[in-house]
Amino acid sequence: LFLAEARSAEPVQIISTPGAQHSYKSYQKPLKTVKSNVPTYKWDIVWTNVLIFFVLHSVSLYGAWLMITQAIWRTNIFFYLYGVFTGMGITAGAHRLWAHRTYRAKLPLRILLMFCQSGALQNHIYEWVRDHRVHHKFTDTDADPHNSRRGFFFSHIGWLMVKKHKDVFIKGKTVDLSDLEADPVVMFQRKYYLLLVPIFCFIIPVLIPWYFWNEDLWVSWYVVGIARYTLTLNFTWLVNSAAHIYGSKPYDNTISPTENMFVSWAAVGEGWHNYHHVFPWDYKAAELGNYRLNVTTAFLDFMAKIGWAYDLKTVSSEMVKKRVQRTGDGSWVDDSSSTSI
Ligand code: ST9
Ligand code: ZN
Ligand code: ZN
Repeated sequence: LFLAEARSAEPVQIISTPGAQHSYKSYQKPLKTVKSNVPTYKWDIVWTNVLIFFVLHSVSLYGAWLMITQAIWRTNIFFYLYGVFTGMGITAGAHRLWAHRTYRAKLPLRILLMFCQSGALQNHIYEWVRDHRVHHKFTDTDADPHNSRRGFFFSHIGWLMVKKHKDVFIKGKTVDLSDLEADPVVMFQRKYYLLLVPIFCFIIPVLIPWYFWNEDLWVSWYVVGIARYTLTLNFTWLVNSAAHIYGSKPYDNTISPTENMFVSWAAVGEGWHNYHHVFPWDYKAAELGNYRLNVTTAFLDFMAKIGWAYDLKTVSSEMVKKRVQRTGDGSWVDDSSSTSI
């Protein structure tokens, strides 16, 4: 009896043995099985964020309905174009320029990308890059802000609804951000972020359809303001969730990031994530320069043509092949001779 009481005080700690006989009353409830090698996490939920994301997604469904039933066709095209515009701020800007330094950009391009990135409302560049560098340095550990070992939901959106794991703060301190501190464009945006966000994420995109083709202001707000923002958020988050779970691993079979064609389409070229984690300094974030599934590369090649982007870094095909042979999963095909369109 004593043993039974002592055990029932902490039932989740007990590892049940298959076939074990538990005759006493307190054991009639099924026992939880806790595997010692799977860490359990305390979800310190930030309810304000949960509420904001819930409202945002609900209202976006209404925006999608308006898109189908009421919006002028020009508004729907603009929805797509503005999504790509803010997407460039994340992919060409926060990701390939500021997080990984895959190329160098002249001042006008840095300013343009900073405006685009403000319109994406995904935290200011400094914070975005800090989390992303920590993600690369400590991928799939507790120090990774969106550790994909904690499942699809956590790596997709859940990580933005809870307090961060203490390892993110501790190990995150080892990541150097001095280059960002030396960039006046990044520091300006950090200082005026709360002013830049409403202008580029809501005011400009909502007013353009209203002013230029007389779209109803409310339709514009729900479609180009809210629904466009929510869709680009989810497309971005797919890189952390889907492209860490589903897909092939031609370059390194030992890591979670994958090559995912759907994510590449949705995230304007950022779904070639197995390659990206192996060669993060490549400005294409992919082995090949396929423009259809990598609009960001097309944009950067154009910027290089007009001289606003320079010192674009890439990886030699010999180096890629060697890595494929050493750690790939066997799914790599040599189509380097195919055209880039
Ligand atoms: C959003 C971001 O959506 C999305 C990023 C996705 C990245 C994807 C990457 C994939 C590649 C590119 C793909 C592009 C595709 C684009 C397609 C487009 C079509 N290191 O954070 P706090 C310290 S945001 C070092 O508040 P809490 C630091 O001292 C959406 N230190 O932690 C910090 O203070 P400060 C909109 C770190 O309290 C302090 O800790 N935004 C690090 O646990 C506190 O930090 C939101 O929803 C680190 N990594 O809160 C807001 N991190 O900042 C969401 C922190 O002063 N965020 N420290 O220096 C929050 O509400 C909170 O951050 C929290 C955690 C509740 C999540
Ligand atoms: Zn990256
Ligand atoms: Zn990743």
